[in-house]
Amino acid sequence: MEEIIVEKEENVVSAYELAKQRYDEIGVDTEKVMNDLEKVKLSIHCWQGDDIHGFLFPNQELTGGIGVSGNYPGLATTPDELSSDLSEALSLIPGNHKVQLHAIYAVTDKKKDLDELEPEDFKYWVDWAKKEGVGLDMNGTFFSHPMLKDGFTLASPDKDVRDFWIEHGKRSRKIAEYFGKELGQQSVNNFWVPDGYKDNPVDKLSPRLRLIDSLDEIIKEPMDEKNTIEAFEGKLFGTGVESYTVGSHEFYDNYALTRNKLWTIDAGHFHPTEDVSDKFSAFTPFGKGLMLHVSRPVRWDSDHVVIFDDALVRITRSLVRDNLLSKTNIGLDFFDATINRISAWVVGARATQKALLQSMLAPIDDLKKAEEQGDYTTRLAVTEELKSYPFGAVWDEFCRRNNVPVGEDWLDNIHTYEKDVLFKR
Ligand code: RNT
Ligand code: ZN
Repeated sequence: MEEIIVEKEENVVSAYELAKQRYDEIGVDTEKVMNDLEKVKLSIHCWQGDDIHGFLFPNQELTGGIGVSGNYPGLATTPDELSSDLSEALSLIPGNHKVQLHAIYAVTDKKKDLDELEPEDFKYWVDWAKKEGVGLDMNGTFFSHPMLKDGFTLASPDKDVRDFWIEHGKRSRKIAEYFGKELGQQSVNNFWVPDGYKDNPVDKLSPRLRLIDSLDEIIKEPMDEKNTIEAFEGKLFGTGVESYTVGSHEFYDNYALTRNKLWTIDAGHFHPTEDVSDKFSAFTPFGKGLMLHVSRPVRWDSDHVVIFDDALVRITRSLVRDNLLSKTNIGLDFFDATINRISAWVVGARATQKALLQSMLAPIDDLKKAEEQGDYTTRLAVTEELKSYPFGAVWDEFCRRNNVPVGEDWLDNIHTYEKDVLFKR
């Protein structure tokens, strides 16, 4: 057994040496690329681990137009289970990352509603994050709650409803600020509200004006961006709100721009023929930056596990080629309960890193030059050839150097963890 492992490691190293030479021939420095990749943090969403139940109201039905299907065994139902599953996933993903929480993941003995949460209700997660060496991002939870009335929260015509959610939004900011202070890195606080109408509205303006007022109230108190910044996530439609979404893309694009905040682009929230990667360079010359929810829509906003597909590579290529990594927070957002939930995290995160790596392994300046000179033949020919360059060998070496399993070896860890932990729950 030991011999096989040593031989495999030698194979990984020698395949890498050959790949390094191939890339060197076209002026691509694989060592530099691996260094660059190591610096890219993903923001891994905690809710893949428990099908978005959370700990505050675990028996509450999931509302707001999102849904999880499947009932694979081993669901995490306690903070210790979820954090241990996350730690297991992180041990199989190369590099150092962040984790996105939602307000419903507060850990408190007291009965607390969403408008009563305080930073100390997240101390559990801060302690865990310190131990794990990860950052924390935040999301207020504007769904799965009885105060989501007739499909509305912050844009509700009912002032009591709006006030409840405004208070929740303010509290989510305090929590994100606490994450930033405690962990010494900015915590992105993402806002997504499901507000909208199933059928054609008469008045499309008033709900949007109410949403602006509510959001302005939430962000009124200045906070140091070193600790936290807000991001706003729009959507084309949701189940139950097919005709009209208050927080549409144009709405949040303009809101983020005028308030100097981040705009969140979820890959599943657009018309299927739209290419989200086209939007990054249209926003960033004006706006502060982006948050992404990398997801895989299958025919609709289905939130399938992210895989290494064309849509993902188009996203990472745009970020890399247009030099947008420093302005972009790459979050994941998918939920699948038909497979091992930890493996879902690992597959999605590793696919995103692989796509980043393949995008980085390219003679980008030369290609830009060819394009500028009108040499579209070279552009097409080289970008096509690049697709079969040995980036997989560089990926394996990247994993080896980061002390995570190479190739599908990580599945062994998952199977052991299933046997020892998940299937005993
Ligand atoms: C819903 C949004 C939102 C949620 C999470 C759970 O369509 O994508 O980001 O998926 O907040
Ligand atoms: Zn999302």
